[in-house]
Amino acid sequence: SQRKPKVVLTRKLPDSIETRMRELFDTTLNETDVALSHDALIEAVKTADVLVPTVTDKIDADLIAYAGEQLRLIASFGTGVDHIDLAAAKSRGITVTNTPGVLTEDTADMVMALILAVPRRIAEGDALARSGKWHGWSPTGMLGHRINGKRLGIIGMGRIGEAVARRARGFGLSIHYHNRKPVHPETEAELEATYWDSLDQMLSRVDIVSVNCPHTPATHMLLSRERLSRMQSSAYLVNASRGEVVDEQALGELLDARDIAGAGLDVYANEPHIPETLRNLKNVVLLPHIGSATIEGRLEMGDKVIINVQTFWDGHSPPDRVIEAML
Ligand code: 8YV
Repeated sequence: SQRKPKVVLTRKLPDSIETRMRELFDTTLNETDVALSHDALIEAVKTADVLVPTVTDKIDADLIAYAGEQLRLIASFGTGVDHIDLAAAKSRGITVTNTPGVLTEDTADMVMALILAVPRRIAEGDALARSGKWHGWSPTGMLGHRINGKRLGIIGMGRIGEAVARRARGFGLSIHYHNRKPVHPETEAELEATYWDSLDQMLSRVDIVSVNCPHTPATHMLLSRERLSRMQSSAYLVNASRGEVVDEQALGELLDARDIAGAGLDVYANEPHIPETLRNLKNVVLLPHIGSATIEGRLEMGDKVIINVQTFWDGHSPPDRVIEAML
């Protein structure tokens, strides 16, 4: 169409992205640093041709029911799409896109940082060093556990899982993974990765578990209390995917009882709420959902959103179209 699409950004994005969006589209910005209210979201879907939400906007069936005829595209700024009801969007003929690929390496870096931080007690060490209470080196001071030679179990061997596996190999970890199906034999050979059809069995045999699957109905609370209990008491859990994949309450209790040795978490079931049990534990490292938070990554995510909107508005299939069946 010749007309510029009316695009609503629900959150403040990097300046250069906003500037280009305003040049290319009839763009409404959110000038504040807080999410749009529910009413403002309703207004947006009633009037915009394209909505650009982020992970903090719940685009559920109730909201989509308010969508006007003109809303054709939800071009999400982010890779996970669990905040969008894909079936509801589809039933209204609304296309959904995301920004995969450009945050893979950054997220894998953060996963690796957590894998190192928890067994080696980096956050605790930092707190001690700052506190003024450090009495100097001692042979038994702040001992953690060795990374090299341990077994890493990756749940969800997609783009991010593979990027984690590559890094982990450099740290001497052996790679185990659970996925709906094995990855390509060449990839498996290259990573010397062992496929576990049974998640339960893998959980009981690895030293570090990393959650790298998307949150879907099939992975909701995948790490239930029962499954978490299968982990060895010497094992660690790292999650930079989605909090809802793990039973957070059970995790807190198992960590508190030292039935799980420690955890590194970047995501939570009800962000920004972080259960007090977790916040009070010493054997956890908690991050405020910053797995993909690099300026380079945000700019590339913005580029992807722009390309998706442009391609779609020009009448073509956008490169990052999300189909429910592929999740
Ligand atoms: C982003 C994320 O912060 O992409 C995702 O799935 O969780 C994060 O990388 C978020 O998506 C921004 O919408």
